[in-house]
Amino acid sequence: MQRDVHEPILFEVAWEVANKVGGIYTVIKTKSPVTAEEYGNRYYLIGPLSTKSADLEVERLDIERACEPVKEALYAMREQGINFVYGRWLIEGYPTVILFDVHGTMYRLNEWKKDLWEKAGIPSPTDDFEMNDSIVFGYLVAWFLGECVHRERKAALIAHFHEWLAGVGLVLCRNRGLEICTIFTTHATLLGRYLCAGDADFYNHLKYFDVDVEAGKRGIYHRYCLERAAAHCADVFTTVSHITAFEAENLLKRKPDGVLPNGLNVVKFSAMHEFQNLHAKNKEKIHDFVRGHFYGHFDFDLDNTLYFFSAGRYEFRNKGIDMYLEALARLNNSLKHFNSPMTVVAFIIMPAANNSYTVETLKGQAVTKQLNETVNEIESKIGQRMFHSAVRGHIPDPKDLFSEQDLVLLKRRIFALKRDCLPPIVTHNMKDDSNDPILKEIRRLGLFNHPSDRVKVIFHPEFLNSNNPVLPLDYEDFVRGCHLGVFPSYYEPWGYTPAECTVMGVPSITTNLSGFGCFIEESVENPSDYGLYIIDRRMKSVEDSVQQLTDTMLQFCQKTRRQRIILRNRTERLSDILDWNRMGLEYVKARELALHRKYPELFEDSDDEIDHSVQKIPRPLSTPSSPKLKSTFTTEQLAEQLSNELQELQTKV
Ligand code: U2F
Ligand code: UDP
Ligand code: G6P
Repeated sequence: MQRDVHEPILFEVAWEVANKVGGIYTVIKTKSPVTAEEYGNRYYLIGPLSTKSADLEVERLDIERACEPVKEALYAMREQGINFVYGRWLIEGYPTVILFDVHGTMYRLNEWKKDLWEKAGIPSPTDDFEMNDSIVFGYLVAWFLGECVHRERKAALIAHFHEWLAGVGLVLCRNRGLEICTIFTTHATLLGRYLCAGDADFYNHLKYFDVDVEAGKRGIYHRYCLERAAAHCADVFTTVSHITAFEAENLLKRKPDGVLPNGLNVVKFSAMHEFQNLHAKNKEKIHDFVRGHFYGHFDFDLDNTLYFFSAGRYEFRNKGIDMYLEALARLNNSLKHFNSPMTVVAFIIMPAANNSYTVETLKGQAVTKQLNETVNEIESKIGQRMFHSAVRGHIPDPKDLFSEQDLVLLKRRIFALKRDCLPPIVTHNMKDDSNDPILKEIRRLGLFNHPSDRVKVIFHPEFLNSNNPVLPLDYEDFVRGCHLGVFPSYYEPWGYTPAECTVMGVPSITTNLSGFGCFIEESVENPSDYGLYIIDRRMKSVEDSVQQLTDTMLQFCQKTRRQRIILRNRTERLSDILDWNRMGLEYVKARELALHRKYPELFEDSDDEIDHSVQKIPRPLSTPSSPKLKSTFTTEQLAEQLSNELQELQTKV
């Protein structure tokens, strides 16, 4: 049968459709506008039904509104007792979603587990609930796709599956011989994540791991089988970065056909200074928190304070928090040694088990709030006294403006700020304080927020949101208010956090072991000129990498405000290359390749791989030019760019 490959129907299948767990949610959600624009009502997202998030994020619709094959397929499944939600995800792009009720279909688990073992040889122990979910989800997806493919006779169908949790559906499509073009994208490999979190010298041994044994030792053999089967069954196999492609080739034993880097939905302000203003506004809120947190020891100058931060899921080694802390300790010594006027407040935002805020944290905010209220009261009284005196034609005596009572009140508030202990490191009561890897490392390094320390550390073991009683900022606003994001990851298939910093115009540090870091190295001629610092964790020893990280942070501390503002402008300018409008093209190529492989006779050319050719972005024109660049740009061009940057500055400073 001949199908129309020019107007195919696209199904994108992932566990994180309208269901936030980790980074894949960000991928699907931010990519939705470009894919919805390309496919219109031929685009369907398929995920599991999580009523908690579906109730908030999905507008339920009657399936009568679906296109014919989808509608009939869903009716057929409903007749067999399958429950699902059909509707639109309330995000930009407004894509159609089909969410299958996995838990309501658990009664078929054993039957399907048996089938998976018999047909694909994939085992599944009883106590792995995530695996059980993925099996039921996969069978529902394959059932649905099967119903669709038998009903739709004209258009070609493409099903794009993300990550091993969605892998069962793909394996079944192949096993049942459904006429669907399949793509599998892995956003990390299971074994890679486990091996890196341990103490393996991962990258040097990548070629030599006995994968079955390693998976078995970690109790994930069955998951590994599924991931590997999905990678091999797909018409097109892809990952999110070249570094993960190399990992997948060695651990999953199939060389990916291409790399689909993660983009973001970039929202541009019409003028540069708008995002700079946001930095200043949000920094003020962080200042408020810092005044409260350091009460009694607040002896540093906020005008000479820089905010660094690291954030993400709590993976101590994978996210490079070990390296971050070691480098902070060295930075502390260097700043002391040079008698630097700068103070660095280094945040770590990583969720860990806790029993809410400590009394000290809450008290700090309360006493500074009271002091602020008292000062406002006194200020208003002084104003009134001045007015009453002036209205009678007298120039008030400054002594009469500030009364004895005011002084007493102010003294009481100031005395309330005294405390004997040092400002705390952690804002919450940790469930396992003594064994927490971050706290243990901080104790070993002696980073105790002593007044003489030039680097202060604050560990906030919970993600941020604007309802937070002590640091009332959404994560995005917090990032905007900071000066530098530090993400020295050891294992990071992509790494959204530094990419998010970039589109917000916040300089950041990443490594050449992160997918994002490698992407930037490939696409930008001199990333550090754009406020993107890439630490070499590949060719250097751990000691040298830590030193490079320390030096990078130290150099950042030596920048003037003017230099920081210029750097932020340059960072923000890079955001275009991270936009899905550009990144989405790789997805287009992957889908074309899948169609090509399924229906080679319908294509004239014989291309059977994804073309990833890139053109590097040159250094910013206003940086001192390298000999190579001298010949590329004229003096006039350089002068023009420099004058633009200065103009941007003058509107602000
Ligand atoms: C990759 O990130 P992911 O978010 O896909 O990494 P996973 O390890 O698959 O994250 C989901 C898991 O994390 C757990 C949850 C899932 O099994 O149980 N989890 C949690 O328990 N609590 C939380 O608050 C959050 C997660 C990759 F590693 C990144 O580098 C990429 O940027 C990303 C997108 O491609 O994919
Ligand atoms: N993040 C968040 N709140 C926070 C800190 C982080 O929502 O307080 C988000 C951040 O915006 C990013 C994600 O967590 O989108 C982490 O993604 P990344 O790709 O860096 O790592 P992953 O967790 O996927 O391995
Ligand atoms: C932004 C604001 C400026 C402010 C500056 C502070 O650019 O628009 O008004 O002076 O931030 O920068 P800094 O790096 O010192 O936080």
